[in-house]
Amino acid sequence: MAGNRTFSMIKPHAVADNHIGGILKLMEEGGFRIVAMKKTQLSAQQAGKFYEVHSERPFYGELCEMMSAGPIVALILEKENAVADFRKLIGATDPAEAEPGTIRSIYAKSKGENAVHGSDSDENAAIESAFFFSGFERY
Ligand code: DAT
Ligand code: MG
Repeated sequence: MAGNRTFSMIKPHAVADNHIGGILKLMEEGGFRIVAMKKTQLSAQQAGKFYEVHSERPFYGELCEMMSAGPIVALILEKENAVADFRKLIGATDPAEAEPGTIRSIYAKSKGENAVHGSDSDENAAIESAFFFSGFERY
């Protein structure tokens, strides 16, 4: 059975460009309830840990640098079928392929600076949520 929570991050370029409010609005209008939220900044080492599964990919160094370049907003979001529905709301990794109206189609600048992260499975949603939030920070 699909779980009802997913993890998201608003990436540094979108935070720097004052798009936190616009992106949260699309999340809420998309039917997601904010369970947990914090603004923080990752070190390059923490970004490397978060994206460890991509460590063999050619863009890994660039990805860790970009994700630690400024503050991010970390979120746990709740909705039925959260992981799949949120991936639909954010759109494809490459904004050129993202469906119109999706968060990435509106706010992404490139494949790397693509505005938001969204978990790709219930298991990763749980792992990624625990990376940022304790049990006492989820309401
Ligand atoms: P997604 O974020 O859609 O799950 P992913 O898991 O394949 O995509 O990759 C993680 C992040 O790595 C992605 O959001 C941005 C970056 N990335 C992926 N492919 C890239 C590429 N070809 N060039 C630069 N950055 C890339
Ligand atoms: Mg991914």
